[in-house]
Amino acid sequence: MLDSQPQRAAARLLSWIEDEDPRAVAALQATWSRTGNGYVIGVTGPPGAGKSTLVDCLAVHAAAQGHTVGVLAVDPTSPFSGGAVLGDRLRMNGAQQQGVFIRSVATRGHLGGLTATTRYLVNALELLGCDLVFVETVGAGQGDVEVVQLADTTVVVEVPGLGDEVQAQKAGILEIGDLLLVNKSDRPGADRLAQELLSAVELGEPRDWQPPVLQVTAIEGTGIDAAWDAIVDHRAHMEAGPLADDRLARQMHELEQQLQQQLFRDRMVTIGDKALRSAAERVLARRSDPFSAINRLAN
Ligand SMILES: Nc1nc2c(ncn2[C@@H]2O[C@H](COP(=O)(O)OP(=O)(O)O)[C@@H](O)[C@H]2O)c(=O)[nH]1
Ligand SMILES: [Mg+2]
Repeated sequence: MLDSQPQRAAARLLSWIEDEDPRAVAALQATWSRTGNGYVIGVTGPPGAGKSTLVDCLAVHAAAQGHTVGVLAVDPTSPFSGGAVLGDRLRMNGAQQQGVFIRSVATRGHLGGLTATTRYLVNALELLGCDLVFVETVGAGQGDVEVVQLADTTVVVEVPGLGDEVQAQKAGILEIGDLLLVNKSDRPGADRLAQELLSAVELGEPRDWQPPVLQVTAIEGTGIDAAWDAIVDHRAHMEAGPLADDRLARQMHELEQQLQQQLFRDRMVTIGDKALRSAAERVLARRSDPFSAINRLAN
């Protein structure tokens, strides 16, 4: 059990990161050496697939196995805190009662994008004592890529009844999913969807990890044991080899993204609004083409 002072400091850090308070940076710098001990499980899939319900089950299950669990619910499609946040909180009742730490991420990501902000929230949860952090994101193209950026294990949740959309998403799903879960298996079409996903996995390039396809019914808690076991298996696979390289590649990518943002911001300050405006006027008046204008501004 952590004593209460570091716990209070970590809770304050969570709020600073969420509020984009500049004090977050110094606090992260001061605590950096004590972070990095958490294993991150990304859970992605279409809105309404039952991700929150499922994460709730998995978090309670993991807590019962002795893990200290954090949950971050990221929803880039909902800029308003109220509704989505409250919805997630209500649906995650089970986990909250078991002492699982749950936060909804409702920020624009000024610390270097949504991915970076979420990463730092993971670090703050680690300071709270979490050794396992679930990150729930809406799988909407870009979001899929972002969750992989954070996750050591990525769970993709699908549901029957979405028709062609799933077909279209399949290639992407298979690329990012370490575990494919067909939720709402109480509904018709779940068996068929699971079969389709399985054949798609089997038809794909052979890999050192073939993502298992499992059926679950989160609302009833059915299939959660098997889903958890599959996560544990994938973690063991990662820790036996690929995890270190994987994390290094992701850290490089993260630094590159943040560096890009910082260099861009700094450059824009140097250029200033006046130069931008006069360049736009010259381009509009055909006294300069946009390519030359950009070259002049950039150098
Ligand atoms: N029939 C059925 N409904 C479910 C199941 N899991 C979740 N739901 C419902 O689906 C809706 C969306 O769930 P939610 O967890 O918020 O989905 P999210 O948007 O992916 O996080 C809620 O009304 C849940 O009660 C399931 O296994 N079967
Ligand atoms: Mg949700």
